[in-house]
Amino acid sequence: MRTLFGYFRSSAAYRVRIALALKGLDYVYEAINLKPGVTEQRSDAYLKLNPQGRVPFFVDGDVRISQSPAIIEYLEEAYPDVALLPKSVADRAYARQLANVVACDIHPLNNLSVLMWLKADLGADESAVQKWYTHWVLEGFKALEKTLSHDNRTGKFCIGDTPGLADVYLAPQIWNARRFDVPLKDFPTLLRIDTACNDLEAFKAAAPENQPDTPVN
Ligand SMILES: N[C@@H](CCC(=O)N[C@@H](CS)C(=O)NCC(=O)O)C(=O)O
Repeated sequence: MRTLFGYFRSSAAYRVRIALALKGLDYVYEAINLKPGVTEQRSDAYLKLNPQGRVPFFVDGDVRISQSPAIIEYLEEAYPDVALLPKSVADRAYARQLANVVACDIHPLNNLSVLMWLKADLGADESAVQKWYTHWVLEGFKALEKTLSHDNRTGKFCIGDTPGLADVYLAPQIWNARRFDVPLKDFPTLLRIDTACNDLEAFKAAAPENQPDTPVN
């Protein structure tokens, strides 16, 4: 049995939901409420499972994994029938390069605990936090836009006409950027790819607005 511990608007959990959906793998969804004031990620029961106190966390039989990139690479190796990575070694590296702009350079600076720490420990106000968030998204998106708009591997999706690893990372980051009102007009290639992704059932099923823990209003 497969279980994904996630939160509807965690973009790291969103990535894993997309990967699972693209591969057609079913799973039980266990919601961990990250909302400030609730913070189920810090409950004893959850910390026993994942000492880092973050989502996503994935269970597949005896296999237990945290960190969305590790989970997604596991899925790719354990369930290769629908591949997220391209065939050639060079293209696989390129897919990871695109994904890591989000996974390593945008998301770690902008996740919930970083934003909370800026406020609570460094005394940043809402507008400073907004400025911080926007800055790091724009930096990463500028690089992705430049790369994708010039690379001849770019197709309907980040690489060719089949959704893959880079799209799994890009679409949740765009969703998150919209949530924080980051201006996206300078990223036409990213927006075009995002639209193509969101037309697919797998991306729709994984979207934050369609999860069991999505608030009703
Ligand atoms: N690098 C980790 C990041 C996971 C992460 O930061 N998750 C956030 C939600 S997107 C979280 O659980 N935050 C809870 C907290 O910081 O207390 C991954 O990709 O899985």
